[in-house]
This record gives sequence, C-alpha cells and structure tokens, in this order.
Amino acid sequence: MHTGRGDAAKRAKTRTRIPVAADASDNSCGFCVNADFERFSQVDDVFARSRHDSTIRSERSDLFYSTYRKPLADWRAAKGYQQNDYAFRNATWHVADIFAEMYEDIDRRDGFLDPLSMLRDGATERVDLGSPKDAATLIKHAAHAAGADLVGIAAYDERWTYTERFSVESLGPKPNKIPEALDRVIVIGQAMDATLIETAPSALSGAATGMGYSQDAVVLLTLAQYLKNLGYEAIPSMNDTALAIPYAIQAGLGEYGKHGLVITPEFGTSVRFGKIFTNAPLATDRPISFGVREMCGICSACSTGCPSKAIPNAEPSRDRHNRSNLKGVKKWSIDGEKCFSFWTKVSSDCSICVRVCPFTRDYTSRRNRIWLRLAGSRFRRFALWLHQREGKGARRQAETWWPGAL
Ligand code: B12
Ligand code: SF4
Ligand code: SF4
Repeated sequence: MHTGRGDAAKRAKTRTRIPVAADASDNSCGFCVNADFERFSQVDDVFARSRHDSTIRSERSDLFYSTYRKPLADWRAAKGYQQNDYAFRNATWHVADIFAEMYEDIDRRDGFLDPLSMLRDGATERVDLGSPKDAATLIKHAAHAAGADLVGIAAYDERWTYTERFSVESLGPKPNKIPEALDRVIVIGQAMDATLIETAPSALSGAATGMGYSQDAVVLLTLAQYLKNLGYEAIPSMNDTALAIPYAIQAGLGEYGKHGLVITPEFGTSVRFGKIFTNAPLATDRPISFGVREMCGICSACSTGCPSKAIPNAEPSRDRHNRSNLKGVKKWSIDGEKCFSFWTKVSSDCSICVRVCPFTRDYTSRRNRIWLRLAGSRFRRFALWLHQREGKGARRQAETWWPGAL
C-alpha cells in the first residue's frame, strides 16, 4: 500500500546499491545536445503562453486559474472535484501563493517567474567549510534537517538557464541574470503525497502539487538563508530561472523517463524539484542509472494512461510538438499544449502519468525494494508483469481518501 508524505523521510533513506556514473558529462547523464541547440525562453512555456498567446488562452483556461481562488461550490458534482476537494487543494497552495503574490505590484511572482527573494542580509565574513566534500556533506545534512527529502549538487550549466523570464505586466520577456560566480546548484527533491496522487485525476490530487510547492518554498528559503548566514551567496528558485529536470539528473537524483519527468529510486516520479544557485565551494554529485531507460523501452503506461495523448510512445527524438519544446536536444518530449488543455477541461492539474508509472511506489516496503532491483535487471519484463498483475498504479476513488462521509 502507498503511504502518505509522513513516511517520506523514511523512504528518503532507502537508496541502496544504485550504480553511479564516473562523471557528470552529457554522456553519463544520457543527454544528447546537438549543434542547433538554443536556450529556452520562459515566455514560451505553456503557463506563460496561457497568459499571452490566444492559441492557448481561453475562457476555459481563465476558469481553470480562477478555481485556485474560488472553490467551485456548485459547478461540478463529480467526486474528487467538490468544494471540499478544491478547498483543501487551494489551502495546500497557500504558503507558496503568499510568496508568489507578495511582490506582484513590482511585477514579480516569486517561485514561479522570479526566484524567492524573502531573505535577510547574511554574514559579511565567510565560514570556512573545509574541503568541497565536507562542505557538501554539511549542506546536505542541513537541507535534510530543514525538510528536504532529496538533495544533490550539480555544477552550474548555462544551457538550462532561461534566456528571459516572463513578465505578467508586459506579457512579454524580462531579463534573467544569474551572477557568474554562482557555479554550484543544490537540487532539492520534495516527495509528493502518494495517497493524494493515487486519486488523479481529481482536484484533490492537486493538493499533492500544492504541498510540494509550499514545502519546497520553506526548505529553499531556510537553506538559502543558512548559506547566506555562512557568508555565501544563494538564490533559491522553484519553477523560475532555469529548467529543473536536467539539473536533477546531473545532481544524481534520478533518471529521465518517457513521460518527460525524472524518476527517483526513493519516490519514483512522485517528487518535485527546487534549486539553489550558490558560490559555496561544494563537491558535485554524479548521475545515476537504475534501469529506467530500459524499462521505458518495454513499458508504455504513461503514454496509454494520458487522457490527452500528450505522451508519445516513441523513441527519443529531436522533434518538437510546438514552440513549448526545447530546440536541439534529442530526448523524450511531451506535448504541453495537449496536457494543459486537459487541465482546463477538468479544472485542475493532472498527475496521471505520475500515478501510473511503475516506479512510483512506496520503497519503505522491502517487497517494493526487491521490485526495484528486478526492474533494474534483465528480469525487468517480469517486474512489469508483476506490476500489472498486482494492479498497481490504479486510480483510487477520491471520496475514499477522506475519512467518513462528508
Ligand atoms: C511549464 C511546465 C509544465 C507545463 C508545460 C511544459 C511546456 N513544455 O511548456 C505542463 C502543463 C505540461 C506541465 C505538466 C506537468 N508538470 Co511541469 N513543469 C513546467 C516547468 C514550470 C517548466 C518546464 C519548461 O520550461 N518546459 C519548457 C520546455 C523546456 O519543455 P521541453 O522541451 O518539453 O522539456 C521538458 C522535459 O523534456 C525536460 N527537459 C528540459 N530540458 C531538458 C534537457 C534534457 C537533456 C532532458 C533529458 C530533459 C529536459 O523538462 C521539461 C519539462 O517541461 C517545470 C519546472 C522547471 N522550471 O523546470 C515543471 C516540472 C517539469 N513539472 C513537474 C510536474 C510534476 C508536472 C506534472 C506531473 C503536473 C503536476 N501535477 O505537478 C505534469 C506532468 C506532465 C509531463 N508528463 O511532463 C515537475 C517535474 C518533477 C519530476 N519528477 O520530474 C517540475 C520540475 C516542477 C517541479 N517544481 O518539480 N509542466
Ligand atoms: S499530467 Fe495528465 S494530461 Fe499531462 S501528460 Fe501527464 S497524464 Fe497527460
Ligand atoms: S510509465 Fe513506463 S514508460 Fe512511462 S516513464 Fe514510467 S516506466 Fe517509463
């Protein structure tokens, strides 16, 4: 049985015998970046386009956003989309929203379009953190204590920095600059509540997303303030500033899957990422591989389960579905326009591809840890068969999540 977030810390300690690459080169990460590569502008992502591009913006997308402020009291009768479900989902977003809305008057959306900025001045004198390895151990220890479920460190890689941020005021680009000296990126993973994810698609399952962001904001601000108090620079970032997925892979937190997301050995796909750009002299981690690429070669659960047919069941390629995909990278890519269109249809976000992925399971269970080893071995077909036979990844009726009858 899946557990809720309460067990996340326990699950974070379950990583065992995962092969680590010799270095963090593109080859070791499984990246194939071609000569025609172009950095991505945040103005082109689907969320920004749903504000400024009439091919995506519609009455339905405006209604979708309005549900985050006003629960749909009598609009939908469907289970999992009732007032109580929206009430809870929106409450889980509340902390992240406070930061996002704090500086709207100066055209900032902290955590989504701009880095989190609620930090005090730090120390003027630097604490010597010892060797880069010792420094990394210290920072990871503090990050876990502050509530991070996963922590990895990568070298700064300009390719993943957005060329521009999106401005809500002008509905166009604004500058996105990271000081050159910040050559390390601490990547934080927050587990999403697996019991909520099981109810996807539902407004209720959106509470796993909301909690992920709210917890991420607290952890990122705490760790960034700690680095500043030690005399180092730190820029805490959620969805803003740079692409999270390639950094999470470089930082050794997981492997890339066909659904276009990172799969970790601790939480499968059910995890969100934040990052901190810093000049603290930290040793970097190396990418891992535990059989995801090979499993994606024989599995198509995400592609079949996606209600909007946004996930092709195909080999990695350089093809772009539309302007919301990166140019010049051979990889699995999803059609974000189709995905977002489904969200606007059901008036909430979706996590079906997270739920159905066979790697999304509770690794505090010994049985599931054995399954992970099978999945990473030549017995992966048997592991997939077991997954299907056990009916894992099935949707849970949202009303069974709430105790008693409401
Ligand atoms: C915009 C966005 C979306 C949009 C639109 C994507 C788009 N193309 O515009 C939509 C609505 C589709 C979306 C949906 C979801 N998202 Co989203 N999304 C983002 C966001 C904010 C920006 C990504 C972006 O700029 N994409 C535009 C271009 C670059 O897209 P692309 O070329 O298709 O590249 C995608 C992948 O291929 C990969 N990627 C990018 N560069 C590279 C380079 C290499 C070498 C490789 C291998 C991969 C890779 O990341 C991109 C993710 O969209 C990121 C946070 C962040 N800053 O990264 C979260 C993020 C990717 N989303 C996330 C999640 C969880 C989801 C959802 C499950 C919804 C939910 N419940 O939260 C679904 C899953 C859909 C899916 N299967 O991908 C997580 C992923 C966590 C994980 N385990 O990997 C992130 C990192 C947010 C977070 N804070 O954790 N998302
Ligand atoms: S979030 Fe839902 S609609 Fe979007 S890709 Fe995943 S399964 Fe498809
Ligand atoms: S559902 Fe299957 S194909 Fe999709 S990412 Fe997970 S393992 Fe890969």
